[in-house]
Amino acid sequence: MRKLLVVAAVLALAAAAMAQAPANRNANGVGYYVLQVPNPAKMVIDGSDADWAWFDPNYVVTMDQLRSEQDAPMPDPADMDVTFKMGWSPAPENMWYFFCKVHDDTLDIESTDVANPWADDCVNFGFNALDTGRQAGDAAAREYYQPYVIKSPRFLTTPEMIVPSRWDGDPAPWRDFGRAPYAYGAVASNPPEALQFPIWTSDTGGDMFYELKMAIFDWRSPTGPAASTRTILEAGKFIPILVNIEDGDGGWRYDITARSAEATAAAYFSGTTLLGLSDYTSPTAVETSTWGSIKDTFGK
Ligand SMILES: [Ca+2]
Ligand SMILES: [Ca+2]
Ligand SMILES: [Ca+2]
Repeated sequence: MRKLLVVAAVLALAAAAMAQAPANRNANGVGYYVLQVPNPAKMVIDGSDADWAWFDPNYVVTMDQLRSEQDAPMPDPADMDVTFKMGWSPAPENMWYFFCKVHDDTLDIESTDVANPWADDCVNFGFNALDTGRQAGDAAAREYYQPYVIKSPRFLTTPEMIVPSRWDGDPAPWRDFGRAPYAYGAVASNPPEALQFPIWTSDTGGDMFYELKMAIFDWRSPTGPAASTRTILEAGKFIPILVNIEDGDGGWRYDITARSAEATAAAYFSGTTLLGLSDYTSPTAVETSTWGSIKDTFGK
């Protein structure tokens, strides 16, 4: 019996050794940064980035830092051009923030099945805080990495903004993680009326905006968020994140990702590091201190 236990332990170690993140896991070769939100109370999840003026432009992720998940050629900017920014708030809010702008020749939100958003414009995103990797086919492993999709719910038969993507078995346990008070999402478009149509296009295209804030969990309990383990966000923390932006133009076109080809092959997420307020240069913090010195001058 004792010998069998030793053999089992050695096999478990071997399995753990096989499942390792690749040395380069990021499409940009270096990784991505998530900036601490200076004032979470001022953030409004509405699809407008008017409340993101504090964000250091050096950390905006652009197409040259992304790749095709299928290693296809990158789209022409007129067809699809993505920029996004990521933020985080410490306790007590303890949330991940995301704002993504997609310039697109054809805005497509035609699908009606909440379980199948993939042919449309959407963002597929997720967290694997313990960096377990994605163990395909193992339903329990989804407790560590379950991704979500955000898209406009306008034409969905079941109108939900943030839904679990590609679950194994029953999706019900994952749904509450995509709902308040654990997740808030908004989708907007330019021009605004484009979202009134299943498929909208123009000579110069349009823009889709996705804004999110969402709780991150080390482990998700099948009984729901209240019984799950929240990830405590703090400066310097490393969080593996999946960010895939899908382009449907009346049929699937592109799947643009932040992870490297090696990470895709090994089923790992790309790497992000949380930066604190003193770790980046905020344009609005500079304005605030300038205004502070002006006020000091007048006060003398
Ligand atoms: Ca906003
Ligand atoms: Ca397109
Ligand atoms: Ca599109």
